[in-house]
Amino acid sequence: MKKIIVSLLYILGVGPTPQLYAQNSRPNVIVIYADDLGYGDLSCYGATKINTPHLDKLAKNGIRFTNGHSTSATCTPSRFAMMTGQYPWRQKGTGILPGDAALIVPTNTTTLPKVFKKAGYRTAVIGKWHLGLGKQVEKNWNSEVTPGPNDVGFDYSFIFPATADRVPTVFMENHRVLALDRSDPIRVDYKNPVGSDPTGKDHPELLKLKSSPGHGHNQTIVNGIGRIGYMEGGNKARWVDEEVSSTFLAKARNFIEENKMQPFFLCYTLTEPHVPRMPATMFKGKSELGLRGDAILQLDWTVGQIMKQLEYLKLDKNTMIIFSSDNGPVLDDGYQDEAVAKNAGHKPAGILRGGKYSAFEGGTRVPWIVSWPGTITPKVSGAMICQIDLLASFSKLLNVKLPDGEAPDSENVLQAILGKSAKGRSVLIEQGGPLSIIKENWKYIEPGKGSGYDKLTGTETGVLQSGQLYDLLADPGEINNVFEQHPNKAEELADLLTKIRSR
Ligand code: NG6
Ligand code: CA
Repeated sequence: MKKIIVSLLYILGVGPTPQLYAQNSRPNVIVIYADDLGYGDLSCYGATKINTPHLDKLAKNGIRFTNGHSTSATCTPSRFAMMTGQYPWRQKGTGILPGDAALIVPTNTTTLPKVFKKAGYRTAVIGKWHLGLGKQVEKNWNSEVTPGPNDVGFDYSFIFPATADRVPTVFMENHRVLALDRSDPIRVDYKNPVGSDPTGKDHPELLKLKSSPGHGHNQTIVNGIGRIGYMEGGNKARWVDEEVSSTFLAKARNFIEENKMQPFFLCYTLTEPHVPRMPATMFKGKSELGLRGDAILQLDWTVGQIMKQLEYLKLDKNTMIIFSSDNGPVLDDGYQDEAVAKNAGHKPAGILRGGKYSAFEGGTRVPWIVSWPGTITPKVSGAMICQIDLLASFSKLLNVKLPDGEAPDSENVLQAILGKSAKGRSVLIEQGGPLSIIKENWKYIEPGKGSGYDKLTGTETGVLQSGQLYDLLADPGEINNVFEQHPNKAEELADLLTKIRSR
């Protein structure tokens, strides 16, 4: 009743605005989650070859974290951790998922969106999903594909299933493929070719963006780009890469508009600057860094559009924006898009070593910005926080009790997120091939298998056959392995890692 009266008064222009209506203890929350954006990719994090004014503004008026993390150096595990509050390596099958994988988030445990739901929020995920769909790999894409995002806490979902370089290249709204023509059903296969669409392997002359040799990305061609996986049918439903970002933006804006009179939680999971980098035409050639830079400009502009909308709706003071990335940066991740050739001295991981796939900090320490104008005092914070902590922290803010044993690795770091404490976690485990553990200024990387350098992507993997120890305060770039000099510290951290792992 109260809501109806407030809405009426608002429409008549005489009542409280939405921002006054909503209480400060229950802000709207928008998590804007970039894909493969590195610690050094934004001008507010030191980039000089690219200018990101909107994110810089967000950071300037909010908290810019210098020690903010994802749990993992790739997408699926980081997202799994953010959703469940559980370290992904505790559950099998949480590595990078194919586009036809089954849902890996349990439907019977507390998730981040469920925390908001319990507190009475409307929840949505809009953007890249990559946590699997349905009960099994074999599925019918032509009817409702369930379970999915709507079964793990989201009232509304508008997603693409996996990554932009994986089939099926379709949008799904509330578990159904958008614009599906029943007479042209979709089939997807990751093992064997289906249908008669040309592949990148057999028809490289049809590609507008060439695949890098050795990576794959040479199966079904969609929109002139070779993808991972085979797909047939659904021709009208297939998106073109250039419209993906603006489509997600339109859906995000709709969701915000529709829910302006009630608390909402939006998980806005962007695809930039993940491959294939094929931004809208108006961004092509806009940066000096080739298509990867152009995609970052598109991402920045998109964030600016959301900020503008919140201001226009007078929701800005009652909306918390959390901006971060699922893992660190990579230049060549499968397409010859000139990311390497045009990099021009840009350091995507900034002062950090390594990037996507790496056990070094570049893999998992990422941009992390929190904005809540009027409530949060702008600052730069060195508190160690991780996306896995959102679940416990928002449970605290919203007074939602977590059942025993759920979200076991999520810590309440609310005071750090709000900028009221300079201390976040004291211990964090990172996953980038081998596991690493950070305790205060020390980081221990466990011994790993394989090479220290991945030729395909040009990544320093951070893998060594013996343990490594770094003093992150003195040496954030992890140049000096001091394992030999501090054997006791190394042993202490190795033991702690074993203990937490077996918990
Ligand atoms: C890798 C792909 C890469 C990218 C990544 C997922 C190859 C050789 N490389 O396996 O192109 O799709 O998976 O990225 O297939 S993530 O950000 O979603 O984790
Ligand atoms: Ca990613």
